[in-house]
Amino acid sequence: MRDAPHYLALCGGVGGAKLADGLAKTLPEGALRIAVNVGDDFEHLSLHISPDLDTVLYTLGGLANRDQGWGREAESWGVLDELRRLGGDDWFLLGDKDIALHLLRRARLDQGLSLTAVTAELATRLGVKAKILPITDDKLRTVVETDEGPLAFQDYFVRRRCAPAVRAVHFEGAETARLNPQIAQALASPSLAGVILCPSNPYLSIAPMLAVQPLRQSLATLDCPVVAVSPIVAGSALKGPAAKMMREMGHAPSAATIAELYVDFADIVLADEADADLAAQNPRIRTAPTIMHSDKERLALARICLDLVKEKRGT
Ligand code: FO1
Repeated sequence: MRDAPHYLALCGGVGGAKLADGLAKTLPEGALRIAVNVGDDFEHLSLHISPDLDTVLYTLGGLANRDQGWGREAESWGVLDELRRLGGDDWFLLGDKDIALHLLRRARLDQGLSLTAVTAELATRLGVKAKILPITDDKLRTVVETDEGPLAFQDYFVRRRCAPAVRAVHFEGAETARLNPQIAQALASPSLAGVILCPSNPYLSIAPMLAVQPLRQSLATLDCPVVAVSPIVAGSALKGPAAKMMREMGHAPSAATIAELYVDFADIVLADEADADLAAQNPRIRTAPTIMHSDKERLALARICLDLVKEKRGT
């Protein structure tokens, strides 16, 4: 008997985590693997910070600060306040509970556990059942090339608040980083029913994952459908610098650009209903309500994505 159908989601950032949450709550247990970007990771205050992994963990665990999208709700800031008083680096906001998770991750990594193993332990502790898989356990770091020179990701994103104009983005370690074996296994499995790219920044969240060989090639040659949800709605990003970066790199800030960027592997690009005109111009573009303010909208978008996968499969 063939294994039950399962799905692979690719995500990074706050918007991506919301759809990952909708998929995890819609699909049966064990039917979802979530590949997560680690290009934002960095060493800070001797901690190993993995923002996109933590945003998915907290969001699926119902612990996320819903206003910010990252970090935890009901946080306290005692450590950071004292750190500031002592003259430490306080530009990257770390709450007390968040620091506890980073301390544990640091300790586990130093004991020799992989990032995948540490993430699995944290997911279990936080009651998250979906499989959260770093795209690689090797070092991968996003570098943003700006008109002020190259910036490490968090320097660009947090310290400089995405102000410098972006010329290009590259990923240190991409040549040697090995695709997470559990993701490679999912892609090779005959019971993989579909792949869903969550609405994440194409340059900062999706591109670092695609840079890990042979992910892009595997997606392009998959038998099952690949559906990508556009993070750009009516010319702007709901959160973050995606639209600004598109303009700076000479692309139109549009779901049509997402369709172009993913032309070699995405069968369908789901744009928001505000972009219905784009669907008329491009048969790969479909439209639906894609903005997720509530949990209900996360579930609705997940259902739409799964239905599009089924429609594309012809089942
Ligand atoms: N984003 C900010 O804009 N400012 C912060 O101070 C900040 C702290 C932070 C702490 C933990 C964490 O997991 C994420 C954090 N983020 C912060 C978001 C982080 O920069 C992510 O990389 C973005 O969400 C993009 O993925």
